[in-house]
Amino acid sequence: MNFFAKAALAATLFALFDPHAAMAAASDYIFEPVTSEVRNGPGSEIAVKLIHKPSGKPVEGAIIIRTRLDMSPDSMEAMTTTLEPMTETTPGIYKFKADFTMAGGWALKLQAKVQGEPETVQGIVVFTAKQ
Ligand SMILES: [Cu+2]
Repeated sequence: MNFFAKAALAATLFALFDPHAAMAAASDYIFEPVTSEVRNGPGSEIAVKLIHKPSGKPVEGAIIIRTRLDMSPDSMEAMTTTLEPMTETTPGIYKFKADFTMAGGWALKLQAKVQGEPETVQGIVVFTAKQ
């Protein structure tokens, strides 16, 4: 085996047996509602916290790259509405202003980039909009 073949083999073995590489995954993270009952109507504030499950710690500085807010919990997946991200004022808490158009169950679907995690973190948080 030449040097390059050995180096490639070593890199493969390292990737296979590196315990951190094996354990770190997007599934280590979970989005949870801060309060699941929210006010129905335009400009309603909703908030989610992002938790690193193995440590139980909030994850700050995540970049929310994609959101969708729809009524899939009430079998109205096609019914979507707009939402606007707000500044992260409490570390690990991500707030949005949502324009709810109907009382009931709404699912906030999120995709986020977390520092040190190559995979995209995904989550679904269900809120109930009440009159
Ligand atoms: Cu609806």
